Amino acid sequence: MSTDTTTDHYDAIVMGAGFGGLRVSIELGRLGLNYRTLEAGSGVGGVWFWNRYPGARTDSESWVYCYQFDKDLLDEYQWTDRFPNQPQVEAYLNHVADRFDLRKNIDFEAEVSSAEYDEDEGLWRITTADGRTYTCKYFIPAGGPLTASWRPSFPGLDDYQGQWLHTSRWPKEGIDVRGKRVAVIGTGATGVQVIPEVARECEHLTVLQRTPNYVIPARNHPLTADEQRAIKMDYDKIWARCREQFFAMPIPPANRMTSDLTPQEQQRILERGWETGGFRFIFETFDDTIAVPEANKIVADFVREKIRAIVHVPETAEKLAPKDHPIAGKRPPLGHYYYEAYNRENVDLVSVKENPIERISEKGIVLADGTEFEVDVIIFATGFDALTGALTKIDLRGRDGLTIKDAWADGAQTHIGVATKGFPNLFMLFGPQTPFANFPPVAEDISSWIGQAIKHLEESPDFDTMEATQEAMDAWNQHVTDLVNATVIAQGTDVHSWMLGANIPGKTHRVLFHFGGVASFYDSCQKVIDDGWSGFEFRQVAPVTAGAV
Ligand code: N01
Repeated sequence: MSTDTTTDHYDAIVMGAGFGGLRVSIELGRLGLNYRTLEAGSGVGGVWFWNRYPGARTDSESWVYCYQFDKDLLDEYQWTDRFPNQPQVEAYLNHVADRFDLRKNIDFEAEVSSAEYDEDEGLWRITTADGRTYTCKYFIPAGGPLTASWRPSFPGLDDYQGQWLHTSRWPKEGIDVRGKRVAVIGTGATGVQVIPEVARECEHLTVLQRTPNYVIPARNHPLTADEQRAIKMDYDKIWARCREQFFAMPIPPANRMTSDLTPQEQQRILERGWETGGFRFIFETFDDTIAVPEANKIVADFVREKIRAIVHVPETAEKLAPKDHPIAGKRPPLGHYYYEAYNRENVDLVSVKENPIERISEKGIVLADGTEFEVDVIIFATGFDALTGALTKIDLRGRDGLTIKDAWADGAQTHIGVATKGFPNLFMLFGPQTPFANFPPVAEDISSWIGQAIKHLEESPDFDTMEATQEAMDAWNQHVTDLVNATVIAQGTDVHSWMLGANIPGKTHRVLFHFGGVASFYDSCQKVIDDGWSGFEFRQVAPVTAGAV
């Protein structure tokens, strides 16, 4: 517990020093604001600090999983892999923190436990878990979309005699699974990455799968010097393409629909896409996969056949082949020899869909029919309380003591994903209903938007707070709902998609992402500014000056 009883006042406080937090901190510095960044970890990185499990790697290509705001940074930084692993991304963010001298404004091991708006003073009062207190005029939670780990509360875990851990809180020193019997619960993007790595090391691995995914081969490879040079020379075009592509990836449209092609042509294109790997398999093949069910089925059938071809035991292949949702109905993971892992002698796949996990025993995992798997280590790859969890896990109170949990009891509502009614001068980076996309480029645009909003407030003598209106939030909610309904993604509701909040029992389902493409999102954000900050209410409260209070 800190013994410091003074409260430091800042113009702005940023919560989180990951991709979003560092970028918005740079924006605040550019505005000349007195700001502080509070980071729960002992280093920068956000999800890339915590998610140290073996196999952790980006699913975006390295050359666009980075910042674009500084040309020199782009020129000097050398990515070595197509898909960088966790240490490489963490190293990049450390490089950024040093290069832009951001550490001087970061308090590490400062986990925000509460944030309360003081309406009389017009400021936010922030407290950390170890008792440090701060006040600020602008509060910018930048916890990221996938920060709050989620684990099903199986009874009996306290009595379990083995070791258990969640992938998103992997110890820095790692764990030794050699000679051990291990169970992995969960086969989302994380499970898919950790399973082949653990399989190689442990004595025996049991994978407990509830919903199989369409896992696309990543085809990671080291970048050659020629590739690195070409990327740097092409950067302007690459970023321009990211602004146009639906998910902020530098992938041009396929310019063809499945319906224009013969089955032979479709298969040839899919084979090529499969060899290219990554999300290019989805976006470089056809333009109708995500929107047209018939097109989706062609691609899904192709993946199911690939699974049957790779996995030697037909019964295992059938368990792995998804049949209850369309491809992209849930976020498809990229695999690094994922299906091949099931050909190992030491790996067993257990379906827990019809026969769910009931409890944890002293020795392992017990299913509803009484089957027990005795294991030495249980790895929970069970995901996150996405988007809202980073905020609802803290005691966040806006005007009139309104808690964020109450405000969002019927589902999270925002205006352009950045602001929510009842919480003045709170700007979320990455809040609910922002685009589902390659994160870093979108974080840059939102940071810039937040910077413009704060500048607007700072320059006005007539008001000093802004707050989203209910009408604007209703309209945005309708907009994001209409967008998702035009895709195959809505069908993911009954398969526990975290993109809809459906992975957490009891969480109100509401569309958590804007699925209209980043270009349309950027246009909406710009329109708010062009229309005189439409959808926001401005007020004047007591003036506040920087310095200790
Ligand atoms: O989490 P998930 P994740 N019994 O929610 C299962 C990003 N990410 O951490 O599908 C049994 O997708 C659950 O089963 P089901 C990426 O955006 C990025 O894997 O709900 N199983 C599912 O299999 C990704 O989409 C990278 O039926 C239970 C798993 O746990 C997002 O993070 C790498 C269960 C959870 O999967 C989340 O991925 C990794 C139960 N009671 C992650 N409860 C990059 O490459 C849950 N499950 C950048």
